[in-house]
Amino acid sequence: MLILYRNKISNHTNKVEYVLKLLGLDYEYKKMDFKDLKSRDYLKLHPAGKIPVIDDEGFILFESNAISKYLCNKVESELYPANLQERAIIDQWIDIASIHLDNATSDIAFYRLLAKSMNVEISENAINEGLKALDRFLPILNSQLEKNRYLASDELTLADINLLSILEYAESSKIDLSKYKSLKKWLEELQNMEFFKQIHK
Ligand SMILES: N[C@@H](CCC(=O)N[C@@H](CS)C(=O)NCC(=O)O)C(=O)O
Repeated sequence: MLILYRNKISNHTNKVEYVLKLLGLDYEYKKMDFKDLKSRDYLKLHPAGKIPVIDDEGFILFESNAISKYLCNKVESELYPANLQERAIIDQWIDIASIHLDNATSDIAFYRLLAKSMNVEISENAINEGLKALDRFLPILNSQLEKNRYLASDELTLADINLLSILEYAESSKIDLSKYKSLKKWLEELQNMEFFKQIHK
């Protein structure tokens, strides 16, 4: 049985769980406390001591996008189709969001929601840099969603699941999405889907 190393507050772990649910794959999970991520045993699974990791019958894999693609390829899912150009477009939207937005939303969520309780000094600079990245890249995603129902095409793909997880803490960390009307509509649609509700019940 596939094992997912996870913690429910991790949006990157949730991304993998969304994919597992959408694919209908069975899995078990091991709950990881953040303090245990740097233990000698866990570092053998993930050299940087992060979640998620999967153990698929002895095949160990980390990085949520690599895991998501592996799972889709394993069952030949249309969430990540084999067609060269369709796949390239999905990768394009995964990369722009993961490279330019993931750290931004993670930093804003960390400093606005968690840092205080962890006695970490709040970095207004990191928050402002994050907000600047959002101002630059969210309009691009919003205008793509004005044209298409979903990010890469008119079908739901891994590009959508990736962005959904990147925006997971947007509302609670007071990121204002109100000016991105198409993005907000798309977000609400995904949050109403069964796979999302199953993970957040
Ligand atoms: N790029 C990685 C990010 C993973 C990540 O940063 N996970 C966070 C939880 S959401 C974590 O493990 N943080 C603990 C740490 O960095 O020490 C992925 O997509 O899997």
